[in-house]
Amino acid sequence: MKKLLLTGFDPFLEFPINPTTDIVNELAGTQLNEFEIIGEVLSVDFHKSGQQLVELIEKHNPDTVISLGLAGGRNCITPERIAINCNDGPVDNNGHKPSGEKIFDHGPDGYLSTLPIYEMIDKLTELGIPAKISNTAGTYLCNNVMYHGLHYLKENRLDHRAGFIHIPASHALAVKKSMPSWSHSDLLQAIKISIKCL
Ligand code: PCA
Repeated sequence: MKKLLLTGFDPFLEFPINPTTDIVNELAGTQLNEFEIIGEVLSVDFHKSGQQLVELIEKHNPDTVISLGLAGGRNCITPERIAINCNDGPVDNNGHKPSGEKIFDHGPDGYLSTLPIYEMIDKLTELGIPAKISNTAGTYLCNNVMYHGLHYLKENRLDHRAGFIHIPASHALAVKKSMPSWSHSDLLQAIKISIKCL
């Protein structure tokens, strides 16, 4: 059976709940299509999160890596197209606030997702689930983790597919902090459908 490493993140900044945590915990240990799902939740820390992802890839040797992050304020599922070589604020969960530094001094400016992002959008929208490709994962931890994963795979000449999907807030989060939101079951369904496109 193939392995899928699925990661989420801890809560951060003004978001007391991160809906990616529940999705990852619910899917961890389950099987979907030909994939056994390994679920892990990453810190929101510029000094740690990227290395956590790399260590998980080394430990599990997954065929595919999908990282999930909350994009508070977005109203649909957004597979990311590209990660850029830049760390910028706001402050992380350990008080660190970068100002435009490179993630890797000699790394390329960007890495494109190797997930089937067009197939994901087509399938999700065909099933009536709002989704579109995002052309920016920002410069915070989601971008950082996506860049770390793709950089590691490239440097080690590994052809595993990897990339990132940002999701909107859950209702549980939106009742604490008003913003566009989806039910947990719709978010979960969207991620299962995205995985089925692999
Ligand atoms: N979203 C943040 C980091 C953690 C998360 O879930 C981001 O978009 O960078």
